[in-house]
Amino acid sequence: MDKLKPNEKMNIHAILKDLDTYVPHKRGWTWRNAGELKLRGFTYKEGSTSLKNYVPLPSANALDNIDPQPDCVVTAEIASGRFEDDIRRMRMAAYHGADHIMVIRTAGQSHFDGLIEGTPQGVGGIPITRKQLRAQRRALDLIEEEVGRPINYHSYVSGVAGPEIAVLFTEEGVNGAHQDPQYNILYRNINMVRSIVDAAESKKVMAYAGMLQIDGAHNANATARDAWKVMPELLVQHAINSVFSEKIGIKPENIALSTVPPAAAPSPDLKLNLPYAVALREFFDKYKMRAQMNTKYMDSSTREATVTHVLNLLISRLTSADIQSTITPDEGRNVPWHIYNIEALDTAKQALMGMDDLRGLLNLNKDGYLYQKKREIQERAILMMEEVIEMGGYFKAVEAGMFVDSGEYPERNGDGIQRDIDGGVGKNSTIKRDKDYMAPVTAHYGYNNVAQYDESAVDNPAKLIDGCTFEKPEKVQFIDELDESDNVCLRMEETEKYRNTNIIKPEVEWLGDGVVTVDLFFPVDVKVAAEAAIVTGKKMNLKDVEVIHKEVLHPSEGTRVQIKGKVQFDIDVTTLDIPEEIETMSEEEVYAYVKKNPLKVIAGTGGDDEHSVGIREVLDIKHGGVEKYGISYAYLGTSVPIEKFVDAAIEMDAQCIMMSTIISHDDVHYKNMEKLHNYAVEKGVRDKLVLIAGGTQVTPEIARKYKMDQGFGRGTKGIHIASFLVKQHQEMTGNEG
Ligand code: Z98
Repeated sequence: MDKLKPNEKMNIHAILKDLDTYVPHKRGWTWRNAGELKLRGFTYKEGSTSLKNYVPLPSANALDNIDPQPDCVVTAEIASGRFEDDIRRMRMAAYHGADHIMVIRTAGQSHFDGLIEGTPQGVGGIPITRKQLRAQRRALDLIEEEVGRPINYHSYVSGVAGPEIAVLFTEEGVNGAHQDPQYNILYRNINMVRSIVDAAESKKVMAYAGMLQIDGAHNANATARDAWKVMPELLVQHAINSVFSEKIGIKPENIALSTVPPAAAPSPDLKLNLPYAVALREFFDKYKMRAQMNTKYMDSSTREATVTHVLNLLISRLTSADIQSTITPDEGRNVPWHIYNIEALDTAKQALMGMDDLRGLLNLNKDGYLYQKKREIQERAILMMEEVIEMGGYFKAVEAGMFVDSGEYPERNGDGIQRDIDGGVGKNSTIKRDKDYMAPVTAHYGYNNVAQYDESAVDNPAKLIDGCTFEKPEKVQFIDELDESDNVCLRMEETEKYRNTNIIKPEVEWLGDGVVTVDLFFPVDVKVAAEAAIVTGKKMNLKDVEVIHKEVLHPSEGTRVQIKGKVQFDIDVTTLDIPEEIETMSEEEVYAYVKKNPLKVIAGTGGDDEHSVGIREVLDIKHGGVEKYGISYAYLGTSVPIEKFVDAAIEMDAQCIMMSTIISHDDVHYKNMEKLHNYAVEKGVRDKLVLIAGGTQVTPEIARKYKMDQGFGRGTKGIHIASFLVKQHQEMTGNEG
């Protein structure tokens, strides 16, 4: 397939073509190239190599669009239910700094009993079919080349099909996965013996593939009534899974603890979460930390979610998280749309780089509350672990409901999750391997009697079958989708109208979905406002209108409501009147040129025009007018006779005239433009002067039609004019920059 080009859309049809023979580029996890980063005179201590193609933060506009990248891997969770649309979002996410793409669904993959070859999106949109995985990995192989940084692809190894999924993931180049048998046991009621046995097999395969493993301890704080009370237990859960994984052969640097700050403001966020994070870091220093944000207390306010995210990012910086999650902060209302995914990535990038070297600037206070609390959490965890051992081990402790009890250990509230060793999904399904058991596969855990068949294959059982699918991808069976009524081809056929044509539609997650959100305020209470919002949506001709957010500003004075709905029209882009874009030079280039070649501007409002605010804004330094770039100006005031502009320019030896014209009745603005040009010609100075007209009704095309060198309309900033003037002056004089 051709390389991706930033100004061209990715061809999803091409990605899906010949998938049966596609082999992913590589296996294993990649960390960032982290270290000191120097950009535009700034030195970042916790940075990583810049991207080849990217979208910088909006504020980078004033800093030559630099895009400093943090040292930690940054995650985007993307799974809308249509993998073909998620691929486009992955590309956007990569441009905003994501190098870890997690595909998570809304309903449990853990409930699957086996591999789901050939089905469409599965439950709730999780790409775990081979086709979905391969299409997404193929797209990511292209995207990583485009941004110039490896991208880790991630999903989940859980449920009774865990080992098969681990094999599938290895074959398809998945680079990381959640794997923690405690997750199966506690949250998905899968038999505990079965889960541990499956985990051993899965972890062995993951170790072979060099996958990064993320555990599931954080799920306890999503489940417990008072999450911060399970902090000691979280340490116990992390310890169990980490040591288990290491013993099976996963390298410590590929073992990541899933850390989620258990509390969120308005609780005293840092006082609860920071000691926990420090306790964790200290206890498990040889492993990696995957910091996910707290979503437990989240409602539908994206503002609130963002603040929680930023507070969590502060902890990440203080405890050097290795992977920063940006799970869509709008999870509370379950709308992981394009815009919120990207906003969350920008939030992480902005906050992490803004807090660069925080630990170098501040010392964590070791003598007070922080370290006392940290120690207390650690002590409680050790005591809990000791009790688990005394009880007879993990299984006994789970049977006794020791886990996810909302009492802070050793206090117990009796509300822990209790499981029976002979109960749950897949109970009594483990059997001892026969004496002559043999599996001719590459990565396999436990007893495997290969020697009986071939002594020389003991360290490489797959030799018996001339290599398994891990070494020989051509042995992988590719099964295409089997569902005739719901498959990617049909879905794409339906939206073909919007794919690389002139027709577009607003979109939140799927091509052509037509969904828009509208922000409303009503001066009434919340109940009335919500109903009024629905009616508003309907009157705006939106279909399927739903309230997605309500916020009381005052119980009776007013409520904010956000709705979503679908528009009923398409837009043909060829019918759009798209204003010409004026290219600007960088601020540095403009400064440098003006320093060498002093420029002076004569400015004022022309004819009978008294509207002076606009022109003053683009002249004065205050809001970044041309003065900011060293260009001097003589302001002649309002209603300046046209001739006076030219006479003044001659007299003051200026290089440019900026004439503002707001009034447009009787086309007086055009007439004045032509008059200015004609008078400059008459005076013999037209070729020495840059003539610029500006105003709300002015467009570049109109201004040029009426003999100006350029016109500037609404939204013009000083840099636009300064940059044009410099370029024009360069051309007129042949001066070097
Ligand atoms: C996260 N956004 O952690 P089902 N295994 C483990 C898990 O933590 C999860 C699954 C499997 C969160 C997602 N975690 C929550 C250890 C899920 C997958 O049962 O298939 O939905 O769970 O990134």
